[in-house]
Amino acid sequence: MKSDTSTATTITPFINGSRLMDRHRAMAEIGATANGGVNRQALTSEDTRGRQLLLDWAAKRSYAVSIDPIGNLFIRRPGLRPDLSPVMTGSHLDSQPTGGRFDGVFGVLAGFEVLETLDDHGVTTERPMELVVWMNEEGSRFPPPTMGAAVASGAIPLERALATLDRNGVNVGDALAAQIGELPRLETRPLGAKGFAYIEAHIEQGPVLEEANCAIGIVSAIQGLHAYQVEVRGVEAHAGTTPLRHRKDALVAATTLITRIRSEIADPLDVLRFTVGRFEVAPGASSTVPGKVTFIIDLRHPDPRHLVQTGERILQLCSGEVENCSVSAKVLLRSAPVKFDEQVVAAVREATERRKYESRTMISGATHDAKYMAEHTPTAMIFVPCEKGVSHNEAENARDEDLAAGAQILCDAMLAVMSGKQ
Ligand code: HGY
Ligand code: MN
Ligand code: MN
Repeated sequence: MKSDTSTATTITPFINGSRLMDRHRAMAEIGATANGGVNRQALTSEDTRGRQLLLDWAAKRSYAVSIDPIGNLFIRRPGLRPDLSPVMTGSHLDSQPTGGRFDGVFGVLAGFEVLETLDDHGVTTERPMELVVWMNEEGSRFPPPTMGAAVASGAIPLERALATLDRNGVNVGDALAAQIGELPRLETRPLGAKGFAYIEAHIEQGPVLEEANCAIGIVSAIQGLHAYQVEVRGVEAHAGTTPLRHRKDALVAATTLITRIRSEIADPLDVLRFTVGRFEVAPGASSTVPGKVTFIIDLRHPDPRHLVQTGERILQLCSGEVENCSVSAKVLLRSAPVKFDEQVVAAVREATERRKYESRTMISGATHDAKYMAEHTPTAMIFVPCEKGVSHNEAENARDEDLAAGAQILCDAMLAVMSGKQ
């Protein structure tokens, strides 16, 4: 990354930790669940209210806000040179159905805290600073995950994403139009999110940092992720009168298939991640033999070759016939492992050392929108620990001091890349 000879200040102001936590508490009330988590799935009214709250805060700072055709929001703090590409940060506000109060939210609010901190300290930068709120990072309502960032980078065609249906047959395009109708009028912008640099802060969602007693994770890469949608078709029949020899039971076939896949791809090193978290049985009546089962496979591995080979084997197994039922599969997402930009990673490491935080360099097991930014913009990530590594769970928790440390490193690292120190 060529250095930026901006006149950006070299002071690294302290972020306001209590304001950061106040904002987390306010955001956690939107879509709050009875067990202390959040359900703010993409393009639901809760997601809209969360975005509205952030836009209210942005309006008070008169930041420019724009939206792209897939619903990614861009909040821009001006620089002395508006023509220069921005230093960017971002994450997501949408959640899993039983999500936590920090997954994605921390990255958005830490990024917003950086913008506000620079305002409060009268810091001017040559380049604009831009915070992105990615649409549908979780993919829980509309699979696959990281949809907004993938479309913005061209990895998923816009039309295919807009046509994606949720369980009630609502498509992304209609849900997005409804959300835009609820939000204040926003400047529109074309697809594309290229910047001078992009740094995303996120909770680790795993146990490594807490077990190592480290406040900061310096993320050097993200493992790869493939998502496949598998359809098993049998024949609906009466549960009481249909003997086995006449049955084409889609549930039996699907469970046989999943068991077969798991044994075929078993990894004694426990590096490969194979998950079936979405599994739908139709017609879903207790006295009807299931005629159709649809499920999504989430497959992850840090080695690109191993990921592709395992994926190909799975697609072979998910074709033809199983237990007299027909099986087919389609690829929802193929996201290769990505290594982050060494200079931006060094900026995160430098900032961490300057602030004397204990840190650990690591690969992200979870996927993030940063994966798509890394394809066209020098990118890195900052992790902070979460309690027992628990995430995608209402019990997700993180300590105020760790969140403040992460936001501080984000501020320092963004200013460092801005001034081309790295
Ligand atoms: O699935 C993921 O890794 C992300 O948390 N959505
Ligand atoms: Mn996330
Ligand atoms: Mn998540």
